[in-house]
Amino acid sequence: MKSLLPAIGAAILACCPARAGIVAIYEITNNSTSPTTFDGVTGTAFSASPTLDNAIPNANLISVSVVNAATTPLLAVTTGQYFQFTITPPAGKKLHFEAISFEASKEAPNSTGRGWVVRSSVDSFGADLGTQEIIGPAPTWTDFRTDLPPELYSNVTVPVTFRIYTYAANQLEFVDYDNIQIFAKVDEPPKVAVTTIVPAKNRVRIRGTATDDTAVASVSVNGQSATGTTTWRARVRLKPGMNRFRISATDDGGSTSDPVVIRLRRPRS
Ligand SMILES: [Ca+2]
Ligand SMILES: [Ca+2]
Repeated sequence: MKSLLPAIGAAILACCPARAGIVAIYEITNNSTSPTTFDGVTGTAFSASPTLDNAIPNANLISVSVVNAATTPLLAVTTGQYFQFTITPPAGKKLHFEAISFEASKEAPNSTGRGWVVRSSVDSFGADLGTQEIIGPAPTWTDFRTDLPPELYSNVTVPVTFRIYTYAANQLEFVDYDNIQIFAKVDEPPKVAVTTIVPAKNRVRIRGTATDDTAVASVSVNGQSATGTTTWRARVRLKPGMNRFRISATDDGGSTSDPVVIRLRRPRS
C-alpha cells in the first residue's frame, strides 16, 4: 500500500457544555403571577388547589394560609394545600431542567413548624423533590433551592407542572412566596470529532471524541456502531479507490450530531 490521503470534511471542535440558566422567573408584581421566560420556554400563571382558596397574590408576593389540618409535609400533600404552575419546553426542542428556587417567609407570629414541599407532574406528584421548614424569624425571607434529578428531568419534551405545597403546625398562619425561578437549558445536539486515522493494510483505524450537554449514547461510522462514546474507535475496511466515511454521534435524548465526513483513498494496485 502506498499512501492514504485523508481529507477531513468538517473539523468540529469539542467544547464545554454551557451552564444551565434561568428559563422562567416568577417575580410577583401588582398581583400578577405571570412569569418572565427565556429561550422559547413558556410558563403559566399560578393556580391554587381548590382547598387552598387563600392563595392570593398579595400585591408583590403570594400569601398562603394553610387549613385542613395540613400540619406536616405529608399532610400538606394529602390534603392538597398547593399552588401550581406549568413550564413548557420550546416547540420541537428538549429541555434539561436543573433546579427550582424560590424565596419564602413566615408572617408573624414567629412560630415553628411552617414549611414547604415541592413535587411535579414528572412522576405524577408522587415523590417529594424537596421539603424544608422555614426557620428564619418572621418576616425574614429565606432562599430555597431544590435540584431536579437529571435522570428524570433531562430531555423533557412535555409540559411540567410544579406544585409548591405548604404546611403549618398552627392553622391559619401565613407563608409568603416570591421570586420563584426555574433553572434549565435547551438541549444542544452532540458534537463529534476525528483525532487519529491509522492505516493498517486494507483497513484503517479511526479514533475520535464526542461531547454532549448531557450524555453521548453512541457513535456510528457509516451506520455501524463504533466502540466507546466520549472517546471512540472504529476499524473499517478500505476498498480500492476512494472510501467515504460518515461519522456521527447520538445523545441520550436521541439527537444526532452534524456528521464528520472523511475520505480515504486506497490506491488500486
Ligand atoms: Ca415580588
Ligand atoms: Ca444533547
